[in-house]
Amino acid sequence: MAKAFSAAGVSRRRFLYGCGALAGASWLGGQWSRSALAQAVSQALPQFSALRAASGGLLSAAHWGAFEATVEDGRMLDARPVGDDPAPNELIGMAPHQVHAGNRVRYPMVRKSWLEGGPGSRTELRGRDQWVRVSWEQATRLVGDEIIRVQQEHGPQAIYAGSYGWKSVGMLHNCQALLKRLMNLAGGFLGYTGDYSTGAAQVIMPHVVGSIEVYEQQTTWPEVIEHSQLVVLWGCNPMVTLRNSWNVPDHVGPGGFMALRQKGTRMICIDPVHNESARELDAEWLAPRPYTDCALLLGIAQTLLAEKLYNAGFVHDYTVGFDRFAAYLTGETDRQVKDADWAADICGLPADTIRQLARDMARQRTMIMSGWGMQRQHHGEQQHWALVTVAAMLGQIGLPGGGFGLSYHYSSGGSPIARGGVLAGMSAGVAPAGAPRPIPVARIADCLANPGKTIDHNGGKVTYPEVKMVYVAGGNTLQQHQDINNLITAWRRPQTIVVNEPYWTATAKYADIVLPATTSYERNDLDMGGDYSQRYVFPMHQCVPPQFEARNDFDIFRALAAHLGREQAFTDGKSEMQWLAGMYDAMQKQAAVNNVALPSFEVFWQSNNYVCFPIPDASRRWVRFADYREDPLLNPLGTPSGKIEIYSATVAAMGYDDCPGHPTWMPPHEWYRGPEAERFPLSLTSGHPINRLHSQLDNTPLRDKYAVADREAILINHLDAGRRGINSGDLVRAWNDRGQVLAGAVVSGDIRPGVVRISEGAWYDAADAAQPGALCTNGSVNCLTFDIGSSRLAQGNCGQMAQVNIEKYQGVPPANHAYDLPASADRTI
Ligand SMILES: Nc1nc2c(c(=O)[nH]1)N[C@H]1C(S)=C(S)[C@@H](COP(=O)(O)OP(=O)(O)OC[C@H]3O[C@@H](n4cnc5c(=O)[nH]c(N)nc54)[C@H](O)[C@@H]3O)O[C@H]1N2
Ligand SMILES: Nc1nc2c(c(=O)[nH]1)N[C@H]1C(S)=C(S)[C@@H](COP(=O)(O)OP(=O)(O)OC[C@H]3O[C@@H](n4cnc5c(=O)[nH]c(N)nc54)[C@H](O)[C@@H]3O)O[C@H]1N2
Ligand SMILES: [Mo]
Repeated sequence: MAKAFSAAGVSRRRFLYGCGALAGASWLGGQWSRSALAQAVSQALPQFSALRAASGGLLSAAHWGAFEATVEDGRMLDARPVGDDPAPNELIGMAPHQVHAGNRVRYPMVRKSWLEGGPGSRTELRGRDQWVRVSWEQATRLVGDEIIRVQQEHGPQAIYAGSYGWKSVGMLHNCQALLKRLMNLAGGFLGYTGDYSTGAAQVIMPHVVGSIEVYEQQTTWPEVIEHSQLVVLWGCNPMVTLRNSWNVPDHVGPGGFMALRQKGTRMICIDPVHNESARELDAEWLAPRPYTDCALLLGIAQTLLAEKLYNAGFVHDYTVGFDRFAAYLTGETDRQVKDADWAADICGLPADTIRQLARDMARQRTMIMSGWGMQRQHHGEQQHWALVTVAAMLGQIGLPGGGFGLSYHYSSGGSPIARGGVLAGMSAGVAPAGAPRPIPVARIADCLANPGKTIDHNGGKVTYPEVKMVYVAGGNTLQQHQDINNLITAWRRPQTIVVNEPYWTATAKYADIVLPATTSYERNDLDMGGDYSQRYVFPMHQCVPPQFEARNDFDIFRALAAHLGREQAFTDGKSEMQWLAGMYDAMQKQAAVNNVALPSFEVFWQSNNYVCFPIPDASRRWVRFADYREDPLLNPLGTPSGKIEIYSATVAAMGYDDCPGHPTWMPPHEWYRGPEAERFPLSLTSGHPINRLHSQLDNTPLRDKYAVADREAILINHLDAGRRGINSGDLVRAWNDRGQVLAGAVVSGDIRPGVVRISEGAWYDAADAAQPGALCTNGSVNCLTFDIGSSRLAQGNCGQMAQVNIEKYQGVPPANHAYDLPASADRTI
């Protein structure tokens, strides 16, 4: 039996090695055992209590939770959620599989044609060229020289280093901030605005309520549990999406939802899918056609107006532009009344159901909790604008348990805010003067393919530069972006693509230079727990040494900075542990101002424990918009009128036909009534996956839980499956004019007829990479989606929308190589 790798020993050794200059407290004599130390500290400092039953593991953390790891002989064997995680999940246990995954990038690799012919050589071979192993020294020189060349020959706008994605947690080893820090020192780069999550909502909401709203704190859970009588989960699947957070999750949200269930609060789920949350929470299910929520909301609004159920006083005092909207509802402006019958015809719910929903919402304290999938659509801005408008008509905004919340499903919005200190992350540095204007994030393929093209964006214009170099760290472009086949064509335009990655993802396989990055379990870091609550500070202890030749992104970029003569500016002359100590110290000072005493960094780090800040009573009971409701003059919203803008003169003045001045139903680019529906009758949704984070963890054994016939699952209604002779477990080909995927059938009544669901994030794998539009052997849904902006306003992505057809797959299915190393990389082992 191998000797257990002493966790305390490891962290202590590293600590002494890393922070020799920061000599610790004198009573850290060395004879203290870790648990005795934790106990002594917690007696002296109550906010640093030994919360866990110390099971002897090393404490670290991930997007899916904080955990203790068992490590033996340099192998990570096990990861267990920390003892007081209120809703631990199975993703946590996958950490060892992430470290020891078979498809790690082991060495720096360069695409053969690029290495031999230089930048821009045979870019059509990306994804199927040979790979050549190089030394770190050579890799650093190749990438460093290329940055210098492109800067000198073309300027900073020719380097796209936006690098969008969910990377790993950790305030220091934030590969995206580090990439930007390097590029700012190198002369600047082309970045992005917005994100894939809330691309449409975060641009329209400031015009409507004066803040981006999607990431704001929500009315806290104790208020919701006590006061809400009806909770409407609108396109919202919180029991799935709350598994992960941007920082380390506090997992407070699932408990809030379970409390509603236990109390017997009525919950209605409005979703084409009888989603996991509806089932777990025992919610009533209303299944509209996808992409039609705006029409459904207008039908509700018209009912409230016609039946005089709306709160005229609230509308008068707290909103502007209702009259113009009302004229649209009644048909005064376009001779079409938007009543429940009209809405029923579009969204497919019975008119009586729509009317009853309006009445129920008006007569009870109602909280509308909305997810974001429905704004990842063409005209996605309208959904949330219409939803806020309905909530305004109900007049409960700013009341305990009433109104709307756009973030209960995400990172535990509504988790009360703690009082303590906040860790500041690694800074991207300062952009040099004249830095290029960023592009909307989801326009990247359009930008690569069409240099010089000008597009509208939120009242302004953006002209795409000609991108010569793309640098990706911490994102998976070939899974996140819509219309992968179109992207692959655009991806041939840049001369050089560099990717830092722990794994051979599709994005790595389609690059020119791949630099092996460590996972977060191979380095020391710190992060906050609770995106909204900011309640915890977790140490992330290095569990195992870097695998193969993997390096921390910090070290990769440090070496590149050195090549550019900017190492000192990049590191500020500090080591990993010195950076962490500095971050901790600044946080500790803030906590002291808030009367929370914390141990020194040395004690914190060595005791292998975490900080849990107190939650003041006042923050447990907090109601969003209560101050606005109390005094709209003293506490105006950030809109031009200071009020909720049901009609926005600002948006109207932009003159966009695809985003007029008030919530408006406009048929989307593709839907069940569009001309394309004849050949592609099924409407696709692509919800976020239960057992992974996008593409992350898809290369772990958890995949066995959801993969069907070794492919991503496709959820199909009985009727649609029956008509096509498809049974559960069958291989199915789903296709449209943009692409085709193989998926494994799950036939069920939990989805509306005419709709299919494939979760986003399955790794892309072309059956024949030489063939444009080749079948994806693994079911990557973005082969099927289209790549246009949500509207000229937001230019958000339309990932949750496409018409497709399906058939039972005939013949011998192609092998699935999504999780394999490229053959030529394999040979270098
Ligand atoms: N059709 C459709 N498409 C969608 C969506 C949808 O609903 N439907 N959702 C969209 C949304 S909301 C999002 S946020 C995006 C998500 O898209 P991404 O954020 O691109 O997805 P991830 O799979 O999280 O990719 C993160 C990558 O970073 C790598 N990584 C992790 N840690 C590190 C590190 O420390 N260093 C380096 N160098 N790399 C690291 C991982 O291995 C992984 O390949 O997808 C979008 N795409
Ligand atoms: N387990 C897990 N958790 C995650 C993530 C993950 O990948 N896995 N990703 C994280 C990220 S980056 C984000 S942005 C959030 C995403 O959070 P969301 O965007 O809210 O999640 P989605 O699953 O895309 O969509 C939520 C629900 O909307 C439904 N829906 C889709 N189209 C429509 C429609 O037209 N109308 C209606 N009414 N409903 C519709 C879907 O069926 C789904 O049940 O989740 C975060 N949490
Ligand atoms: Mo997201």
